[in-house]
Amino acid sequence: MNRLKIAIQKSGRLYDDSVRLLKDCGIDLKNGVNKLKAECDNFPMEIYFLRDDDIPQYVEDAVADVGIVGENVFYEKNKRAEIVEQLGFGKCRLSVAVGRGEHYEGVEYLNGKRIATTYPLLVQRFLDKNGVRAEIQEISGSVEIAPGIGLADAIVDLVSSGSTLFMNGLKEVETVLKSQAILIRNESLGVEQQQLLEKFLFRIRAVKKARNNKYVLLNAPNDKLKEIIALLPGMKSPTVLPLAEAGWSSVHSVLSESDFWEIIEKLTAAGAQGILVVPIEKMVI
Ligand code: PRT
Ligand code: ZN
Repeated sequence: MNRLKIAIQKSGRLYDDSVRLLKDCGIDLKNGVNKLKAECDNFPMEIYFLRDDDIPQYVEDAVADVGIVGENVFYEKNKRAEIVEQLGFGKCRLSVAVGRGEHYEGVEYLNGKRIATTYPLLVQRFLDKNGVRAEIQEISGSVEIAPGIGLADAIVDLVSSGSTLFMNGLKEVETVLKSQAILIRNESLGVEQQQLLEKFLFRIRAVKKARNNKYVLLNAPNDKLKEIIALLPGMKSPTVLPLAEAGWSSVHSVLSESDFWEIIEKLTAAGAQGILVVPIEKMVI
């Protein structure tokens, strides 16, 4: 039987979320002893565990049909593969940072400076776009210590909370790229692989939608029902059921994570009571 071959990170920041995504898609992987490769019982998929840096190449070469990798790695490696979907985890940004005491007023600051990074291609593009000439020092790790040991005047590195920069006396001054994990595919998949990918993607989208939404149940006095229903976005007709207590109804609806708290506040102000918020496991629309 044909199987969709997927490459995911072997260990590291994307591993847990990648495996969780597969599990949430109903794909149970049997972990091999040496964890180079795993198969699944309930979906025609084969999983390869690799270093993230190698994933774009494996997908270009069709060793894997698809892969999960950070946008930062994908763009830096510059391999031939197509982005299929943003996956909503592994969020970070590739940023320029300089010493906290530096007087930084704009990219011109970087003219003639030495910039340490593990992302030479993305940095060069950023410099070119901004008309800046600087020297790129490619190093393979611990970029954040480069200014402190006199190896560079600035760095370009990944940042999420910013605490690594802070602890090394640096400040973030420019964003080169915003990044998250993406699903990439080989550019010329066969018909069967394409069909398997569609099936997988259908599940990924249902999982993503569910993660971005909450199911909300609340009690509303009937005289406030109209006002409360109007606050529930995107739902043409939420479920409204009469409560045993006369004059009250139960309203069920779905709220998106992004404007969730704001709407909950408005619902409370409008007279909603007993608000229950429940996670959604899958959402197929
Ligand atoms: O072994 P392998 O090559 O597979 O892994 P790796 O060591 O190259 O990568 P890994 O596991 O560190 O990261 C994998 C991917 O996770 C990256 O390519 C990004 O797409 C994504 N990601 C998300 C991050 C971060 N957030 C992040 N914070 N990758 C690295 N970091 C670093 C950051 O540079 C800093 O040094 O984590 C440190 C902590 O960050 P702060 O800002 O929270 O202090
Ligand atoms: Zn790596």
